[in-house]
Amino acid sequence: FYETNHHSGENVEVVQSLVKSDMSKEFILIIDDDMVFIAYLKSALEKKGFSVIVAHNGKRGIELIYEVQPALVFLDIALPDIDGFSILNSIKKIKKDRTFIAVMSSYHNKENRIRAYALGAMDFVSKPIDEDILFAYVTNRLAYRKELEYAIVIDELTQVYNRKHFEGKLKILIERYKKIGEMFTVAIIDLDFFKKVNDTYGHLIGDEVLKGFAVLVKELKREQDILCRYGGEEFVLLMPNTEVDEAYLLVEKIRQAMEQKAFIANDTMFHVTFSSGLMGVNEHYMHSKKLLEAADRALYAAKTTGRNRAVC
Ligand code: GH3
Ligand code: MG
Ligand code: MG
Ligand code: MG
Repeated sequence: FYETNHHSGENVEVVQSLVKSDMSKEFILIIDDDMVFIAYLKSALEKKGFSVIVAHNGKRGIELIYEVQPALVFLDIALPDIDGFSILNSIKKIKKDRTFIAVMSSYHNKENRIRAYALGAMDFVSKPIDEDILFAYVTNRLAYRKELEYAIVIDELTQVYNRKHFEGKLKILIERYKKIGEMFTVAIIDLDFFKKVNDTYGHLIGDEVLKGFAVLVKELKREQDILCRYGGEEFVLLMPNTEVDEAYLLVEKIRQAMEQKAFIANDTMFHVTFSSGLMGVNEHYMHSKKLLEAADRALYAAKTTGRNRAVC
């Protein structure tokens, strides 16, 4: 576990490396100045295997919300510096994260409850809280958050990552390239004559083809590759740590498998192919837009030179 000290800004790196070392870990942040209550809450949560971090004042609390992006925050109202309501207010203004904030206070009067909810608190928990109720509560909220996180990044039809997730991942990969020179390749994959599939067999069958394509790629791609639905019948495959040549071989393998794959509508068997444009990151192409435009140009070349092919 990690306990913050009172000076803001300190131990930031410790927290960040802690978070990075275990990205799957979900943190619960306690922002409170009551040492006895903190000790109780912290040990109750840690006993159940949750990871807890603590801020003893509001300023540090806000910092940790941004640095650690905790899954759940227990926020006290009466704090030595900024009160809990002001914290809610400032979080609300810059709300881009999906942190669940529960106000936890012994001042559980009607006015405070209304104010907390109005400022975006997810719950108002009155102090003191029973350990078993706390456990049930945290389990419930973390499960709900997981569902939400999933829904936000996954495309419902194909169950691959969506465009929003792709854009975030691409940015991270570009940053890594700039920082440590780690190579990656992006492939835009567009199904060929897909309009015709819909026109011939209907939209539901078209949907089945999209799903079937996603399953096929998931089977053939490597663990680290990230498949996203970019929109419609267009997908992108992000291949971290991969030079263009190697990426090409993988896309080619997928292309051949797709070409072979039989789809069935009523009693008719049919095949669907795709075209792909690949681009590897390099010093002249290290912005999302430029990189995608280059991949798109390669895709266009694949389309105009006969489809069912990959072009670098
Ligand atoms: P090209 O080989 O040049 O890519 O031709 P195309 O027909 O695949 O391309 P076009 O952009 O003309 O048509 C794409 C079609 O994809 C049109 C659209 O109705 C269909 N489409 C987009 N999203 C979905 C979807 O979620 N389900 C189904 N069934 N069809 C979709
Ligand atoms: Mg207090
Ligand atoms: Mg198409
Ligand atoms: Mg298209």
